Amino acid sequence: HPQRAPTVGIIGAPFSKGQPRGGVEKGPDLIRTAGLLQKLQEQGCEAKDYGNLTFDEFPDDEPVGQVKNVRAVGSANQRLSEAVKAVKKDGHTTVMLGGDHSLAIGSIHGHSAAVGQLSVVWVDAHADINTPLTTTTGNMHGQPVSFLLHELQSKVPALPNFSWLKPCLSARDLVYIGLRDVDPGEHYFLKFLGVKVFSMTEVDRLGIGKVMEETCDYLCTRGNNPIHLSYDVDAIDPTVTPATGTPVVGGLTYRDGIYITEQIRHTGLLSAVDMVEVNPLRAQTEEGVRSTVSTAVDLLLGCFGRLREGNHPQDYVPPEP
Ligand code: 6HN
Ligand code: MN
Ligand code: MN
Repeated sequence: HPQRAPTVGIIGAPFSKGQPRGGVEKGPDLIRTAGLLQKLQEQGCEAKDYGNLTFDEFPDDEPVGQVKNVRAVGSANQRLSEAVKAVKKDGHTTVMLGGDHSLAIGSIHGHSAAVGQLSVVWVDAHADINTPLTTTTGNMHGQPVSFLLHELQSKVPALPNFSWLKPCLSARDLVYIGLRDVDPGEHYFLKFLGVKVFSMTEVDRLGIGKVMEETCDYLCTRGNNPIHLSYDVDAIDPTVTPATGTPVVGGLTYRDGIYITEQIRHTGLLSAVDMVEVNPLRAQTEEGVRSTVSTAVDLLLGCFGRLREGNHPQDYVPPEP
């Protein structure tokens, strides 16, 4: 039974301070230039572009312990949280175009502030669950999940510009897909908290069909909460999406990646999407940039009803001779 097309609210977050590599702030405009809005509308999806957020500069953003750009990341996420909350209150399914993955803090927090208890599906090569104390890089894009989880609050120190943030996610409402580069502290937390993880090993063992069946069954037992899909393009194999800051060999195929979006869409519960870590300065070739951006667009189209079997409008009438 075809679902009524959801309305999409797009928020650009051209922010890169959660990691050290310039270029990821170009993600939102690249994805727009590749035609996201028009393509969503062509597939019968009402889409509204809320434009790009602007972020305050913090010239004296000294590291706090290991962690870099704490004040900038805290402030940007507070702004993003308010924006996502407002667009959700407007009745849209939000699409947050990053930017680096530290932005999931504000996106998930704002989503939860608007709709309450969420399920989060985190598609990524990485678990992004380091705390400010387990991180070995000091990059906050490797840490957003630890800030959001109730269960890790005793492990996360108070940081400047983070006092607005209250944890809003339970470990049992989180599913990972695509992991293949997990740090020791992260692996400890995943096991200790009993998080549902489909690493690339499970994708190899079960195939993506069974992985998504189990994911959707699991989310169903958790109470059919609104779904937040946080999609890091580095989940897909770097042969397909090389334009990203922390590529890892052995990733999801393009087809695996699209299948995830089709199945999440099919639940009827998709309420917010992040598409993050597109960095045009990280690919060796122009073709690498094109492939990465067009994959990001295709993943978003899959989230909003594009099916590989084909689609037609509900009121379609075939022409008569
Ligand atoms: N991402 N685990 C590494 C770190 O720096 O903590 C890599 C994080 C990558 C983050 O891709 O969103
Ligand atoms: Mn990530
Ligand atoms: Mn990643």
